[in-house]
Amino acid sequence: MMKRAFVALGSNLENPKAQVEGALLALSQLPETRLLKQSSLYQTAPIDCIATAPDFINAVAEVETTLSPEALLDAILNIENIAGRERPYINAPRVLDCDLLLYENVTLDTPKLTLPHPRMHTRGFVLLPLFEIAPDISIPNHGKIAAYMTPELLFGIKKLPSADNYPQ
Ligand code: PH2
Ligand code: MG
Ligand code: MG
Repeated sequence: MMKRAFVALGSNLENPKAQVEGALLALSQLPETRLLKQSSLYQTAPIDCIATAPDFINAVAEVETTLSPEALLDAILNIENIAGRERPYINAPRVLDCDLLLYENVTLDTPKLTLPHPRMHTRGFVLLPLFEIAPDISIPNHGKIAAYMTPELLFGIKKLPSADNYPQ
């Protein structure tokens, strides 16, 4: 059975736009998985990062997959590793971060994976691209995404002009 999942992508090192575009391509090539939708690319101010952290490019993708949540997580972490992800300290600048946001309406809290992603409803750089491709989505334990789209959260987020975005 195909399951629907949402993945957040972010980069603020080594040509972030190319990193996120490469991650979207890699997602589209995962086994047992189809890329259904991709948001526009957004340039976003860093949140909870060191003061000198560069801006991010962020996007959200919707996939359908027969992979389990854990297998999908492994697959997207593998995409990070292939991009050269290193983890010198928490929220360090990164070539690529791939976060599993939602998997159907699954709620899960294990050492490996928490669903829904525990901070997704507090982060404009996740909510705005997610809202673009899934405006009616509900976040398990939280409810409709629209309720979280406050102006304060959306501050510092710019959609890249369409010429800089892949054709949808
Ligand atoms: N990711 C973080 C911490 N802060 N800020 C922005 N703008 N974009 C991100 O993707 C991001 C962040 C931890 O993963
Ligand atoms: Mg993250
Ligand atoms: Mg991550």
